[in-house]
Amino acid sequence: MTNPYLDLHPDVAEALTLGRPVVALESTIISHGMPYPQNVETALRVEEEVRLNGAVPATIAIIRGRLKAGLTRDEIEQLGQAGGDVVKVSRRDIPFIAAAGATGATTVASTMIIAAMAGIRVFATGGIGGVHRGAQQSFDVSADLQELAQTPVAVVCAGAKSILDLRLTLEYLETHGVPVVGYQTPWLPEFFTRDSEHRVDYRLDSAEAIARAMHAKWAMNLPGGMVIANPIPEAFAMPRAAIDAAVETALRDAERQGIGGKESTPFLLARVNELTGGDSLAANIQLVLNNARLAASVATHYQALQNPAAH
Ligand code: PSU
Ligand code: MN
Repeated sequence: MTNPYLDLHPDVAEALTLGRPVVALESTIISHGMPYPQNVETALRVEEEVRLNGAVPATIAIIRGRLKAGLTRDEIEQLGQAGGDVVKVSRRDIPFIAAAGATGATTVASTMIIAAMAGIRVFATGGIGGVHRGAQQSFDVSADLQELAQTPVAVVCAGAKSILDLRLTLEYLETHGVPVVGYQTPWLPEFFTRDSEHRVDYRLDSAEAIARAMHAKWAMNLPGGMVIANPIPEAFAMPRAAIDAAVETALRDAERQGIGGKESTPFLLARVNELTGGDSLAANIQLVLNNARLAASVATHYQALQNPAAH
């Protein structure tokens, strides 16, 4: 693999060479998804959780023009401290940030792109972007969904926040051939809650079954990734009414302030965090750790299928 813009962390490079499991992690969740210093603490804990579950973490970002798969502690600290001042990088932004030698935090879409460049097939995060409520008027559809349609990475998440229209998000994914798997559930989790009124396409009950489906898809060269929806652990799930009220208020505030484009999601995330206070942040942290565990296990099983002789 020769990509003049890509730098692999030595641990990531070694794991990939040896055929060991690697889990990609995004950085917009650090800069724009959580407040400092919890964002940095969480990013480091999530990396540790991946290691404890037998895989190597590769947190992805663009640092001074270099596409990085695997960050140092200092780089994570910098992104966390800079917060909203760091550029949020999605697919369209990558070449410009690289060409300018600038630093940017990667969304689900751009993390998938850089993971795929590095040869990483599994990625853990909190929530994916999707079709926003009111998209019939605003046309606000996250580039994450198009990325899932074309880039071969499985994204383990806790579903999507209700700042989005979940029904339209599922319709969009169906149209673009992106499967949505529920881990041990027939329901699409709604981030802070374990279920929603929407069904997933496939319920699979083990990391091994998920890895087999990934292997089948890519061994037959079907393009694109998949969504692995992993419900928040019961003990950390939140009352739906509190979340719904906060989301409604956040959406109204965004409309009143004329927030749009790439600012929309970070604004809504920050507003929901503010309105629900420490409880939602604690839940958010726990669901990301839970996704890191499942992703490490999926990556381990997927790796075993790539190289059956070694197992
Ligand atoms: N949803 C969350 N937390 C997040 C994001 C979404 O619950 O941190 C971030 C992810 O990085 C995701 C991005 O890829 O927001 C989507 O932004 P947009 O809607 O502008 O595509
Ligand atoms: Mn958008």
